Amino acid sequence: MRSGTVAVIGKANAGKSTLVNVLVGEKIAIVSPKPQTTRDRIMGILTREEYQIAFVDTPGLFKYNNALTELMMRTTETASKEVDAILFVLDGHEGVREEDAELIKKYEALHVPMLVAFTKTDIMPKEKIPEAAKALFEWGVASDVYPVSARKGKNLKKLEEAIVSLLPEGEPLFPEDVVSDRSEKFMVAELMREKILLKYEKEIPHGVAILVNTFEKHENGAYEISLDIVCEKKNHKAILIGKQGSAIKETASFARKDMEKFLGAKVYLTVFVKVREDWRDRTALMKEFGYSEE
Ligand SMILES: Nc1nc2c(ncn2[C@@H]2O[C@H](COP(=O)(O)OP(=O)(O)OP(=O)(O)O)[C@@H](O)[C@H]2O)c(=O)[nH]1
Ligand SMILES: [Mg+2]
Repeated sequence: MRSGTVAVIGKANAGKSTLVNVLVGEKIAIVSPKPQTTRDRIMGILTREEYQIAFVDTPGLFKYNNALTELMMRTTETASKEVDAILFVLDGHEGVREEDAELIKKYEALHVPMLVAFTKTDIMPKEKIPEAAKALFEWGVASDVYPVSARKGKNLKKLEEAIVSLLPEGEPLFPEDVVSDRSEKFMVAELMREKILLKYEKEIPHGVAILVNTFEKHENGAYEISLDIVCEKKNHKAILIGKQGSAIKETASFARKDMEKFLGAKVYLTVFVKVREDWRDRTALMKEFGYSEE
C-alpha cells in the first residue's frame, strides 16, 4: 500500500481546488474565477484499494498586500515543507513564462518529489501543449509535466498514477470513508463565501469573512444555520445588502441551496451583514474569524 500527503501548490486561480475536487471526487474546496479563493489549507483524501493520497489544497501564490494574504502565503510555504510530494499546478491557457519555471524550480529545490500538472488544456490550442512543456524543460524544470483538464476530466488517471508512484509505502493515514479534514460547519461557511465571490465584484468578496454562530441539526433532520457576513467597509455592506436587501437575499438563497445539497437536508439560513473596519490587517479579528497560524 502506498500512502502520503501531497501539497497542491501554484499561483492564485491556477485551478488547484478544482483539480483536488475532481481527483477526490467530491467538493472539498470552493472554486471561483477570482484569485485568492482558497484561504486555508484543506485536505482532500482519495482512498483506493492500493493507495491513499491526502491532497493538501493551499492558498494560491499571490503578492500580499495585507496581513490576511501574508498569513495565507505562510500557510502555503509551511504546507510545501510538510508533505511527501508536491503537485505544482500551472494554468496552461495563461501561457508559460520563464518566471513560472523559476517558481517551479524554487519548489524543486525543497527536494520533495514533485510533478507539474499543466491544467485547463480544454481551453488552449492543442499544439501549444508540447511547446509549453518544452519551454519549461529548456528553462531548467526537471519535474515531469502532465497536461490535464480538470473540467473535462482529461488525463487525470495518468496524473493520479504518477502521484501515487511518488508516495512512500505505508498504511493509510485516514480511515477510508474520510474525504476531508474539515468540518461541515467550515464547509458551510466556505459555501457562503463562494457565492459571495461569484456574485460580487472587485475588493468586496476578498474583504469578506464568514462567522457561523448557529449550526444545529434538529430532530426532523433539518439544519438551522445562522451566520455573519463580515465585511471591511460601510459602503461594502450597502452593496452586499443591495436595494431593500435584494442582493443579499439572492446570494443567501443561492448559498442555502448548495448547503442543502452538501448536508443532504433542509437548511434554514439566517444571515447578518456586519462591518469590521479593515479586519484583514487586524490579527485579533482575523483570529476571531478563523485565520491564524495553527
Ligand atoms: N476551462 C477550465 N477551467 C478551469 C479548469 N480548472 C479550473 N478552472 C477554472 O479556473 C478558475 C479558478 O479555479 P480554482 O480551482 O478556484 O483555482 P485555485 O488555483 O484553487 O485558485 P486560488 O484558490 O484562488 O488559489 C475557476 O473559474 C475554475 O472553474 C479546467 O480544467 N478547465
Ligand atoms: Mg483554491
